Amino acid sequence: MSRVLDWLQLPEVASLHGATVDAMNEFLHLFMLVLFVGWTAFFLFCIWRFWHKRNPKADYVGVRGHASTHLEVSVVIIEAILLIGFAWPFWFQRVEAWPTGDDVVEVRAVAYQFGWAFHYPGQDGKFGRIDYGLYTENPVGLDKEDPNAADDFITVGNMTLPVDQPIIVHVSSRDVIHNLSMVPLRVSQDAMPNEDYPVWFTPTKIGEWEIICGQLCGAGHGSMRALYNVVSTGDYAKFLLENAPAPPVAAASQG
Ligand SMILES: [Cu+2]
Repeated sequence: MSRVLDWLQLPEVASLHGATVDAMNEFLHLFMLVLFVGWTAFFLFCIWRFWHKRNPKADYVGVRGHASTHLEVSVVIIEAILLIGFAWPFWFQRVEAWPTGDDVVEVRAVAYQFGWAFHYPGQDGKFGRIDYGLYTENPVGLDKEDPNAADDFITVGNMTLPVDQPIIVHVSSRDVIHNLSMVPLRVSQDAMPNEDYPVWFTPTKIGEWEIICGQLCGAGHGSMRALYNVVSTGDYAKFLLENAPAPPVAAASQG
């Protein structure tokens, strides 16, 4: 589905599903406009039609025609088509059709008062064990004793992602409810304390944008800002190499 119109002046889109979200938004605005004009016209017609000077005597029988019934039935049908034909399929596409395969990149985003920390699983693609009791030791609660954690790394205030690859971000919080909001990606996911809520998207543009917190989370909410970088596949490989923890000396000499 491409964008219906540009009249809502929505912000730049930088993800694969973003245009569909905008099209839905624009279509609904148009539909509401039609309903608003239609019902307002009906309201004005009623004021004119049932003006007391035109109807000096009250009619106790009431409306005899079926025009209003037909109108209401058509509204129900149109709304059912919207819900069943558009909203549900789109919703299922977002929540059921999760990306799988080797090119899927997974990151954890952990919110706290007032900032964001990001946890990368490293070359093995497996996150080390998470222990919410370990938030005092590192900002993402990673158990560094876990074998899967050996190549994991953490960044604070900046999330780097590759372009044109499906991304799953596991959103979590260390204290209160926050919200990972990345407007150009049309992604917004609540961060619940000690819970893992994943969200997925495919970035389509290289660049740097702001991550904002979409839930009023305390006095520093307005300054709870981070950045995300979408980079080329080559630059992302470089980023992973640069941030990969150095292999243990013993293992390196044996290898
Ligand atoms: Cu917040």
